[in-house]
Amino acid sequence: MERTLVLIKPDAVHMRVVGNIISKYEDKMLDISHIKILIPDRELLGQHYDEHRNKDFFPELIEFMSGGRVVAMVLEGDNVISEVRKINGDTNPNKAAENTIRNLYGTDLTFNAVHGSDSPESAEREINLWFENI
Ligand code: IDP
Ligand code: MG
Repeated sequence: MERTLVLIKPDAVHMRVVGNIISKYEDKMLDISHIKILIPDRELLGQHYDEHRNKDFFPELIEFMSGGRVVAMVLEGDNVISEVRKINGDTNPNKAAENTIRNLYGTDLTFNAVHGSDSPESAEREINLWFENI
């Protein structure tokens, strides 16, 4: 069974659309194995977004992600990594397909509502950062 890390970002938590977002995944028969809500610190976020450390948008991204509550969860299912990224939609909400989470709840490239791991290796690395011993 494949698994992935999903984050519901502070913009979406602030909009009170956590339930709607979780329903999008459950509607596709994906299972939640672990879930928690927290305000992530910069250390965790730096590790999570390590590949983007030298990008222009990195400081703004860390500021945004550490500025409020984030729902972190592990989802399981067949092809869950690509399924989640399809349900999430394009990184840029203005390009995201109709009815994807980012189309519905994202506002711009930074404030794009959700995160989903991009490969099995990233998924395992990210799950180990956000959850202990699972
Ligand atoms: P992904 O979340 O779709 O995998 P990545 O390229 O890995 O997209 O970028 C990580 C996060 O960084 C995005 O979800 C978004 O919040 C932010 N981001 C990506 N590109 C830009 C940009 O060009 N400007 C501002 N923020 C960006
Ligand atoms: Mg990514």
